[in-house]
Amino acid sequence: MIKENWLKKGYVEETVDKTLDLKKEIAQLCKEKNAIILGHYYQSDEIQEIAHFIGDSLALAQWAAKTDADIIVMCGVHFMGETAKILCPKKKVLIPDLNAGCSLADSCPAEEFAEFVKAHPDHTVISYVNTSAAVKAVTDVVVTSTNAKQVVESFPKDEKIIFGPDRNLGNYINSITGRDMLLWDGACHVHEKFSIEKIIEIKKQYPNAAILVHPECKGTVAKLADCIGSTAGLLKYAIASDKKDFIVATESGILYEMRNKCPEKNFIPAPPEDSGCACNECGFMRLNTLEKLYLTLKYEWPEVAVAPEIAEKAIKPIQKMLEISAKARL
Ligand code: CIZ
Ligand code: SF4
Repeated sequence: MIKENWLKKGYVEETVDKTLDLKKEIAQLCKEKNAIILGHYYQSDEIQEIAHFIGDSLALAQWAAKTDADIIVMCGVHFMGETAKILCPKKKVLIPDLNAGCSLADSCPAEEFAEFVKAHPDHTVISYVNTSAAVKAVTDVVVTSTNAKQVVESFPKDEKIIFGPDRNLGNYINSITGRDMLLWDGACHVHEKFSIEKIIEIKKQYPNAAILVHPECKGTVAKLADCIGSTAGLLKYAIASDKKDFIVATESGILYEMRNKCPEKNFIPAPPEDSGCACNECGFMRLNTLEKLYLTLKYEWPEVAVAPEIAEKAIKPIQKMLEISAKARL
């Protein structure tokens, strides 16, 4: 009964017994089942609070590759669950909401990308981790925003490269490496929405603020940045900086860890265009809730599955990324 309705909006939250101390129940279930919760920086504060490990997708993949837990609960989006499953085919990989997709991954349908790759047989294929397992299966090396520069630079200067699916990240990497990679025309609906005008307005209120921008944002927003980087990179910059105020142009979930690590500093979420809200949240990431996480652990469902013939191909570019990152100590 619960499983049939699980993915219906609000059902689980209304069904779970309100008198339960969910955080305690979740911790107990993890202990009983030898389960680990991996949480992405874009999850809600309450999920980040109880996850055993929080990080960006590179760190989550590195963690999944080395854990001895029997069950991995991926509190993130579907491609992150797939990456964990590909790295740990014998483990049970669960995700609290199977509908937690990604508009960037969706902007790169596997069949179309395979055609694009086929049309450029002399090119090496580098894909951002925000892709389906089927796209990774036709990829030579996977990257995240933390290691994209290092991975691209691990190839000779004259290497012909296809980079997909994020055009903004691709343009940014081209600009800092002097490459001319052929780009897939994809984007993330959250990161493309930040408003230059509103960031400039906030900067007037906080003239000494540093502007932190994720490379999935448009180049026009990136031009305003004091630091362009992945969530892990922006966090590192904020910790090391002697500034007090930071305007943050990425999914606002990262503010949880920024405030945790730097309680004395002031983090302001950059607002999106045409919206009354003061922050920018990824609706897919936020589909995971404490209630769903509790039931996921209880029923060991929904499970992430990757077809073995896809996983067999997709593991190679993921492992290559992990090897290059280990050498660069990322
Ligand atoms: O790689 C990730 O985890 C994402 C989606 C963003 C970032 O820059 O960390
Ligand atoms: Fe995908 Fe954008 Fe959400 Fe990240 S913020 S998971 S790139 S839709």
